[in-house]
Amino acid sequence: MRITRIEAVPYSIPYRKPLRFASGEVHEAAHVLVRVHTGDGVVGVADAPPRPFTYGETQPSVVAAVCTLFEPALIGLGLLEREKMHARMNRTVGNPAARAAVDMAVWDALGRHLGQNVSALLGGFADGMRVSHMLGFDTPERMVEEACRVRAEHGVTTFKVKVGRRPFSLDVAVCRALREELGDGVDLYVDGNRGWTAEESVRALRAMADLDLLFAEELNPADDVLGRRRLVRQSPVPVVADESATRPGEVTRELLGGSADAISIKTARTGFTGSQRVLFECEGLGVPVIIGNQIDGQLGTACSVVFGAAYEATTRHAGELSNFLDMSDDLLTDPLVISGGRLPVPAGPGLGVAIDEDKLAHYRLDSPTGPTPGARPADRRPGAASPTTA
Ligand code: MUC
Ligand code: MG
Repeated sequence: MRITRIEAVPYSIPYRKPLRFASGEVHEAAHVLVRVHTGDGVVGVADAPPRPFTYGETQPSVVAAVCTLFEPALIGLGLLEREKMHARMNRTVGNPAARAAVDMAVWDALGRHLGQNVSALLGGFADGMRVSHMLGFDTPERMVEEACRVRAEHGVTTFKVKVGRRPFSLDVAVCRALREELGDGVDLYVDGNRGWTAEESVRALRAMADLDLLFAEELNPADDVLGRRRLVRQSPVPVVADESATRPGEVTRELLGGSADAISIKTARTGFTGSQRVLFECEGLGVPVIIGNQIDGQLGTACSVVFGAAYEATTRHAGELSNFLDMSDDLLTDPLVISGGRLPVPAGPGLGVAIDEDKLAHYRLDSPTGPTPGARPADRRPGAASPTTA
């Protein structure tokens, strides 16, 4: 049960359709697969999706953090020594996706070693979650068409609408069109990725007051300290902190400072161990949580549902678990299936998923014949999509 090696494999899979939002756009899943090897041959996996414009991490920086900082610090530790692992990893500031992937790969290895599903080890509350689908920027017609298609094909009835464009009437028109077309049988909430000022946010929420929104996420920058508090006071719906509350300390600051009413938990940035801390803090304070999506592929989504299904508080709202639907391919041997608006926890030990090694060989960027980490698939596959900018 001791860690002998930690691998970081950069890979890239193009999107069929890019996801666009106020802080960037994603054309390819340029992620890093992290594998934790143990002395008895058990291997745990997890995914690290770098988001340069949100957290500063890039594909090469994730590979470097895993291989030069975390691997040497963790070699020799047993899988149950997770507090020691975190004490050592916490010496390094930042690098949330790299750190989270190491943590989740350790949990996967532990579950495999024990022959238990990680969702059961974490809490075992439910066997799956309701799914919320994220709608990226487009025209009202196309966003309505996508929502109708995802509802018809997968039974999804909760939609997170990306907002934060100028003028804000663009996004108000989208939300109004969605409500008119989809009726009262769906839940809608909005996410601005810090695109508006506090004043624009207040005006936009007023213009949407009749649309029965569930939440408003990260409409303006966290550094607008007093503006955020004004927004929370004036918002008719709970204000969710996402990229402004990425670790327990920031969650405390946002909540106690009156700058947020609810918290987005993303396993891609706080892993399972850090997500537990955020969740228990929110539970203790009576604050709602949403399982968010860091534009995850299927492996990352498996981690989200493994964690989200494990607790009562995380299953109260639909989790953002459908982003992988827009990818052209993925890495799992058994693809995740959203049906009837739900995603089940993959069954089996660990995360309950396995990597298709042929697909990984095809999409990895560090093969002897391929480009160096951080190179883009467009560099080696003519016609592939353009680079990630989120
Ligand atoms: C979200 O909830 O903001 C967009 C950027 C990112 O890091 O996550 C996504 C979704
Ligand atoms: Mg968000």
